[in-house]
Amino acid sequence: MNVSASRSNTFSHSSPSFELGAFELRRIAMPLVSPFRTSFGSQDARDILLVRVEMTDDDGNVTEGWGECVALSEPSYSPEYVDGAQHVIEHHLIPRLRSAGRLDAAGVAPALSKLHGHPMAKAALEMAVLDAQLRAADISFASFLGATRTSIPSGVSVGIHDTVDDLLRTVQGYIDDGYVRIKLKIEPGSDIEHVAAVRELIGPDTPLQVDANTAYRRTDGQHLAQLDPFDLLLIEQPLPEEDIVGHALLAAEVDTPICLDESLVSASGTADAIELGACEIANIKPGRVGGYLEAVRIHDLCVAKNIPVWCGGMLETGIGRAANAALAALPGFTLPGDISASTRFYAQDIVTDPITITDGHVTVPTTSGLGFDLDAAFLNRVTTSTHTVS
Ligand code: NPQ
Ligand code: MG
Repeated sequence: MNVSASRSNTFSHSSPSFELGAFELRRIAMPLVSPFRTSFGSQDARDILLVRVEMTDDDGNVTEGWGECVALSEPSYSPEYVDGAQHVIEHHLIPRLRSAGRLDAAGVAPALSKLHGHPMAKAALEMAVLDAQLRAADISFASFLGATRTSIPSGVSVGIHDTVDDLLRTVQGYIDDGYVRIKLKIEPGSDIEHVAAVRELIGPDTPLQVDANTAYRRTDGQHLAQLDPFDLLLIEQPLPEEDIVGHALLAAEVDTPICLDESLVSASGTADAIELGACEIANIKPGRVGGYLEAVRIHDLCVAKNIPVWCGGMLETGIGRAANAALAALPGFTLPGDISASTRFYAQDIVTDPITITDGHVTVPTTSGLGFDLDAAFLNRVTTSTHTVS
């Protein structure tokens, strides 16, 4: 499959460049409809950093663009956290971007490459620049990235529940909503029995997978092999993010395919993990890998290596959710992603057209840029601070 043939732009040779204006760093507080528990803790709200940029093109036209930073409030999923992301954006990343002069989205990562780490912070800036650039050119994000579908199957991520009865009630609700794939968060003590009960509830034909968020150890191979009879699509990130060899050992010991999430932070690291046999399936999250452009590179690499990919989620608002839907419409995304309806997590979204599911699918936005409009009144109501960096 020639996956880049349909792309309207190769990322490295885009011609128009822009002058960066002011950046607005806006923090919003979004309560979750129910607490979301994973092996690293339980959350009942999301503290999200949004980035707004104004850019001026060669003809003097000014366009705004928005980015969403997926860092959590604590460094519990990855080393980044939202206060740290805001700090590094203001004091290190934006100054580098400014000294790079005129640029577009393809120029963002190169301008920041001397600064180590902070992929979620970098991704938010690249996303804002990309949104402005595409709005200026009236190109949709989906067509820019090379999407080949107009809708994508929608999966749902289900938090850890204290009791199997509660879990079954929650899962049945999502089945009723139409989700085509269920992902259960697991940890030692809430795994085999929970998966067995859910498989029994949903029957053999509904795709099911699990996510451990690093909760197991290399010695848990025989324990995790007890999941094999339940015909799971994959086991996501069973071991600590640094333990690539451990995942390869586990892949040899367990029949269910091993999928990496936290471990994958770049295209080159993904190539290494695949080479070692540690990554039989890849969860691609644009924020975790430094942006949508690197996410597409990982997609292309996985297609070349015959590794199925799917798009993960970080409890994004409609901004990030719309962008993820566009990415997940690329041809290599052969498994349903964690791109659920906005209402899975939020009673109200900051976009005017929240993400919804119809017959288990999310429609890929086709309007210009990332393809959303903001509900300014609601956005202002949930805003906890704004800071302009000029
Ligand atoms: C994952 N996301 O795939 C992540 C983890 C994650 C949808 O399962 C607040 C609390 C925000 C927990 C963002 C999904 C979170 C969170 C992401 C967990 O590993
Ligand atoms: Mg995960």
